[in-house]
Amino acid sequence: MTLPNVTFIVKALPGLVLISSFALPLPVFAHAIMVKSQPVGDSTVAESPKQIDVWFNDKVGSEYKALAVIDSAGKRVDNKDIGQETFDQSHIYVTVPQLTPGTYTVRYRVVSLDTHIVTGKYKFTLK
Ligand SMILES: [Cu+2]
Repeated sequence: MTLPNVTFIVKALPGLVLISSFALPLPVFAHAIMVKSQPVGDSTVAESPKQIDVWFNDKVGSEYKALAVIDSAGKRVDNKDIGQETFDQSHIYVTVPQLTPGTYTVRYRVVSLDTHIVTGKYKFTLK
């Protein structure tokens, strides 16, 4: 091995160690995290959405998934027809009837690949 290559490896070593120390605690299957939604969390929309979509950073279990849309009075308003996209199992959705103006809370519960249950919620407003 020539000297410049050795120098490069030595310089790169701290970075490699850093990457390794971050990588080690990660399980093979990670905890799912919500990464995107439609409507977007905390957004205000002008038209009633037909469907609420939530995406996670990894696919989630097909069983025990839940997605609910709750109005400001605490009443559940979605059609209770939760679905999961076949070719992108990180994506779950539920349809909603025509919504009246107001603020809605979307609640989700899914099982990650690491078997942990992940719950969360966000709001959107229909003006
Ligand atoms: Cu986890």
